[in-house]
Amino acid sequence: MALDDLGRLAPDLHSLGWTSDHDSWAAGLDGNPEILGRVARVSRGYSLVFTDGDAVMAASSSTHTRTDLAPATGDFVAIQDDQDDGPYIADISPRASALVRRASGRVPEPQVLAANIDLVFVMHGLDRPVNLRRIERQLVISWDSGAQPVILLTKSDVAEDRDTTVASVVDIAGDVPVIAMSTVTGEGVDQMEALLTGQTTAAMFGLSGIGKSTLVNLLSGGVVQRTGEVRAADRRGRHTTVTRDLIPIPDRGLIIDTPGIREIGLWQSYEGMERTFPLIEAAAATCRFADCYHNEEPGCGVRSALNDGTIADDRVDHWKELRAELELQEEQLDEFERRMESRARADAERQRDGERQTKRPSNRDRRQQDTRRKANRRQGRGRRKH
Ligand SMILES: Nc1nc2c(ncn2[C@@H]2O[C@H](COP(=O)(O)OP(=O)(O)OP(=O)(O)O)[C@@H](O)[C@H]2O)c(=O)[nH]1
Ligand SMILES: [Mg+2]
Ligand SMILES: [Zn+2]
Repeated sequence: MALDDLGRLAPDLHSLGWTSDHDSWAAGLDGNPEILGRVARVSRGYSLVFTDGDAVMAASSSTHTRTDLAPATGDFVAIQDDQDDGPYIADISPRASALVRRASGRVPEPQVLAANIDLVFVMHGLDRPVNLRRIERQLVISWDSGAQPVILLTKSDVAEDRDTTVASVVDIAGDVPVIAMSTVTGEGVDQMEALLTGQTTAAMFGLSGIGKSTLVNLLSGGVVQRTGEVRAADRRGRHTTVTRDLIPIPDRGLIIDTPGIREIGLWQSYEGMERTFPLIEAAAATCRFADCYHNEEPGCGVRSALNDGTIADDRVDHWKELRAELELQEEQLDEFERRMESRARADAERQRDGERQTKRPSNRDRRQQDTRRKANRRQGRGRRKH
């Protein structure tokens, strides 16, 4: 089957990033998976899956799929063919990495932007003022994904004050590479391309209109993604890309092009905060009080690092803001789980023949439950967040 308008053939499993680990996973599945592949795009109820040299639309339904996960672009999957309903995703391989943000809305829920990635391109357009706080947020999420972040500063051909801007980004980037590039002049393209080798999968992560899809087209050597103008007045993009698409780049691995993202809510960060703010985290670890607010408390490591000039004010302010956001989310999650549990309890009680249980849980019971819940959630860390 031709994969795109260029008439190129669909890649084989190996070129899709399939490894011997996935073979072992597939060998251990119940039943005999009929088709193996990688999710290239998720639509409502269906996913486009690249298979060995072909592509198939497979249903992803909660009744059929033998996992709690919903498929995300980049997932490795096993497909079964149902006599009546056609192909469906029966199993999803555990994710080696995943780029996850907090879904918008009040209920604390994760949203997977891309799965099984090696690199995250944290992208920002030099045609507008740089927002360092935004880049920090992106870095936290990228580090937490388990993949390596790389900062791409696009549209260097139209940058104002380019050197100052690039230097300010390098300043907060730590060890993360920063590449200034342009699809117009070609600056930085080789450097970026050199990061994509063989089976590498990279996810693009940035605002609308910064040239993500234009870059994909340049690397593909043809038009595979639609691109759109930005509004002249405020440089805003028009959300041209609306799905998260896995795109094979011949001989260079795969790129996941994503719709521009404005809101970047953190989702349960563990490593990400430490990797993004190493000096601040190290200073905070020396505070006399474990629950130090880093304001006027005696023996505060953060204040003393600020006084030394080892860390910067604006970064500390943002770090505090992100820490507070994560803490609030923990509380919301606790509250949410408590509510779910009490609802489940109420349902169970109602089912018992009219006989209502009157004993309410004591505060001690509740505290024990909280501790257990937190311990469970921490165990989720090692597994990578889905
Ligand atoms: N000057 C300049 N313009 C560029 C460059 N790269 C892309 N553009 C233009 O920027 C506009 C937006 O490009 P897209 O590739 O559609 O941006 P996107 O990030 O994919 O946007 P969404 O799909 O909406 O998230 C188009 O008009 C491109 O021609 C560049 O390096 N320099
Ligand atoms: Mg796009
Ligand atoms: Zn402190």
